[in-house]
Amino acid sequence: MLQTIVALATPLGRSGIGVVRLSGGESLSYTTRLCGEKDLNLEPRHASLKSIVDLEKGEVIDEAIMTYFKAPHSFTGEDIVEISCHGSPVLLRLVIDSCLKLGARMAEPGEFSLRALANGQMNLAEAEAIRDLIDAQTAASARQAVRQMRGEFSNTLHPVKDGLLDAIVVLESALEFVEDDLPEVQAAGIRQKLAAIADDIGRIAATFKAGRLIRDGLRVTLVGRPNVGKSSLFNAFLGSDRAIVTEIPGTTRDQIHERFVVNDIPVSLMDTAGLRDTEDLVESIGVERSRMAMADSDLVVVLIDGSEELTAEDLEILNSVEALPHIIAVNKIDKIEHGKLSAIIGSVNEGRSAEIVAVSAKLGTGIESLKNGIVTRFSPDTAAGSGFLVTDARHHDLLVRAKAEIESSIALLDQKTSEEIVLIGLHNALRYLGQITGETTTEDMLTKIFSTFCIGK
Ligand SMILES: Nc1nc2c(ncn2[C@@H]2O[C@H](COP(=O)(O)OP(=O)(O)OP(=O)(O)O)[C@@H](O)[C@H]2O)c(=O)[nH]1
Ligand SMILES: [Mg+2]
Repeated sequence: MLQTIVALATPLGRSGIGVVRLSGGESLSYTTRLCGEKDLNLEPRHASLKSIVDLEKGEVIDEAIMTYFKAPHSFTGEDIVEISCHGSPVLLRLVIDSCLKLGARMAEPGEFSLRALANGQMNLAEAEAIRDLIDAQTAASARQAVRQMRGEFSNTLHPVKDGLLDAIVVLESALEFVEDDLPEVQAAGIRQKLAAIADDIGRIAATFKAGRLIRDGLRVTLVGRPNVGKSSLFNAFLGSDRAIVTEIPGTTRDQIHERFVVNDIPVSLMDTAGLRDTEDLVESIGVERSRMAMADSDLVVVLIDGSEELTAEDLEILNSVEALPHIIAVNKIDKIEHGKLSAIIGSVNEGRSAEIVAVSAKLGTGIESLKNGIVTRFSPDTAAGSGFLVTDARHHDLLVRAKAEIESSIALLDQKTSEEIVLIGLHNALRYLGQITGETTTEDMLTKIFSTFCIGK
């Protein structure tokens, strides 16, 4: 029997209630002793008010609601007791320490979910969905996670895996029973079937583009020479005075980032030090970091001061982002004389293909269209909340690998290679698909995946 584990299931800090969760064969007996009783008479799935005592002094330290989930009808499939104490960090620490003294062990991150998986309460993709739901930054991302948690991904994969298995069975039996090669007709049938499966997998994998966007969002970096208004624009995006703005060039040195959501897509926006050659040591470190941030982001917004002539520095920056996905924002249009804007945009546009948006960070003009410009180029079909989306890079990678294996098997089949060789790729593909739901996942991989979970889940 596995050791009983304990963890705080609610966030650390003062709160109305804090939940300590025990899972394992000793959960009930530890809870009973925690209350200083011989028998607690906890009825499964019923909430009961009990007193918790200090193990040494015997005095009551809190009144708490205990809920007992009897194995196998619990989240982990083991006996679980959830103790809802008052949310005092000191008290919760005391209760957890008492559980440890009684013989429980602190749970590792994701260990409750790992046990649920081991006991067949859910598959891997469903367990990962719980993590994603907890981590979701937007309602859209939470919606996708719930769908996955409820088995939608596994159900989508089911027919694909079944089809693949059918093809494998036919080829395997050809190996066993037929002396000669597979008859021509049958080979053609299998080929067609495999091609359809590869297409299906490709279609599922292709939803990752939108799925990733919904879950992880975009990293957007504001760059430009000093004083063009990057920090002002950053603040305008957020609707608060987050970054320091002054008329002195070289104000921003550290990178600052904040998140906001546009059309269900989380955007992590970074303000950077203005790019220029500088003697100032601190500023030059900032400039170096700005360059690195640019390379790391999904989109760069290059800011130009529309009220001034383009400088050599502006041109250098524009040239340096040419190979990166970028948008050009012409700022300070409130200072531009009426009728001159199009000429200015024309000069920025010369020889470039990037989208240009005119804004005034000061007045808030054009901010909405810039926000939309940032996300729409990445999201042709994300608004479609209807379809199931692959959101996890691990799943996407496995789908792509499965598809590639099937395609190479098809190529081998076309070359009339022996079934034995064709089968290798198909078995690999099946294994990759199995790794998504955890049927064919190794212990090491599980440890790695579950380490991304939070403690108490
Ligand atoms: N008129 C006008 N002034 C602006 C606008 N945006 C910024 N400014 C002014 O431009 C100056 C520089 O603004 P910042 O936002 O600090 O510029 P920055 O690009 O972050 O500068 P560094 O951090 O030094 O690189 C400040 O005096 C702002 O008030 C705008 O849209 N219109
Ligand atoms: Mg700044």
